[in-house]
Amino acid sequence: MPTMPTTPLPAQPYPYPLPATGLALLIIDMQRDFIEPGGFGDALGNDVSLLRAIISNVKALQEAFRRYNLPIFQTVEGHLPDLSDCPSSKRDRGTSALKIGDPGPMGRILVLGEPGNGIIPELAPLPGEVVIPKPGKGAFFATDLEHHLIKQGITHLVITGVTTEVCVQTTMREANDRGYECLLVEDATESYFPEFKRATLEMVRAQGGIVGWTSCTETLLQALAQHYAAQPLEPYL
Ligand code: C5J
Repeated sequence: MPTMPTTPLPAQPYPYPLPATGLALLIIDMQRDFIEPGGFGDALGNDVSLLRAIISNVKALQEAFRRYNLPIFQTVEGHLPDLSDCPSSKRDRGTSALKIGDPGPMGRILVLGEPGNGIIPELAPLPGEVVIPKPGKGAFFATDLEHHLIKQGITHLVITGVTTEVCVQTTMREANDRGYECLLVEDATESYFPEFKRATLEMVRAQGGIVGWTSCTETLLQALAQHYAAQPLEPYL
């Protein structure tokens, strides 16, 4: 089988093979439910303001992928209004007063279509960009993400979003098991728990990159500018 041309991108634990084609950006769960007060993350007792630190880097990557006409996929974690896709083990877990499906300040907690379930305005998708609703932590479980990736010939995933040790890590492991070459962007993923983020970065790149690679936003932006040709942006009407 012919090997795809790649360029070595500075990364840990060793350079990431940046491909000439087949690269996509995956933005995990940058939704109000996790990032703004009054959502699911807040209901679980987390300091949601911590997650805002990565917005500008995720935005820079989103704009770069648009500029080079590379596919972008976003996910949102959420459930159908009748909660038929939410196992009771998920709804009942924990001691918080507000549970999945309960009315909160931004509508029903973690329910698709509610104001709190929307992607934060800074990272709003453009028409035509794919947003994958997902009922689980991993973006491959009970979704059509893999169908989209296969259809578009994607082999390499740049992974960003929240939270590093939950939905981001679960998705990266699912993707890795399916054969995708995954690059986690260290300063474009965040956790409510800095020590969990640190441990996750170490885990994914341990043992020769057992789950994949990690690198930084600026490194990736420079490499994209060097190796991809800027495309005129489609006017979206
Ligand atoms: C969580 C997520 N933390 N997007 N979801 O429940 O990581």
